[in-house]
Amino acid sequence: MKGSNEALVVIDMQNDFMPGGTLAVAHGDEIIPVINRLARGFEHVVFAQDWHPREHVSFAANHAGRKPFDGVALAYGEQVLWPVHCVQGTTGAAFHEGLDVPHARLVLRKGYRRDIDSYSAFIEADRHSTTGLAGYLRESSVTRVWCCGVATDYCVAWTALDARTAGFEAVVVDDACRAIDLDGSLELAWRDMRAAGVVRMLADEAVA
Ligand code: VGL
Ligand code: ZN
Repeated sequence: MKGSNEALVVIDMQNDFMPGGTLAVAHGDEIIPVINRLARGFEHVVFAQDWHPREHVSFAANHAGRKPFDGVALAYGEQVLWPVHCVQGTTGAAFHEGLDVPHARLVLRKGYRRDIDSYSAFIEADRHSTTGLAGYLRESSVTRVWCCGVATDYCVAWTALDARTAGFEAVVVDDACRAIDLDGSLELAWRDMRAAGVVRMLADEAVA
């Protein structure tokens, strides 16, 4: 059992990212049993939840003439435009009903500011606004952050990278993740994560 210095962060396991959802990650539902089993090996589990207002800046529908997966330059930098997803209070934003992690301690919402996206569960896309997660984990004596969920190349990668920047050890449990993989984004994400000292592990290695 992973004790008080370890936290498992389960990222964005919400209906809109699952098959049939508006921003479906291929095979995203296959990792549900893997995550359920993994989470039983952790005393401390946190859920991240993508949680956007309907007018959110990351939605292509809110930019005249733009389509989903186009890039656009925003005040804080380049932003991929997404289909409308994870709108606050909708069924699409709810966690998949197959998740079975009753002992999870915190649900950390992100992406709720209209003008800023947030892939990372630590710091939003302006690279400035924080969610409070680093402080919460430090106060909880956590030193190592284990990441799983979707999407490997966006929210999981940014969360793992920011965990390293905030001074935590970081592990990505790769078979408990699925990727969007847009224009080589998965390979790029792993290059960045390796360079930052993020460890790649499989669920069987993580919890025996
Ligand atoms: C995500 C794109 C937009 C993710 C969230 O969970 O990886 N990707 N919002
Ligand atoms: Zn989002």
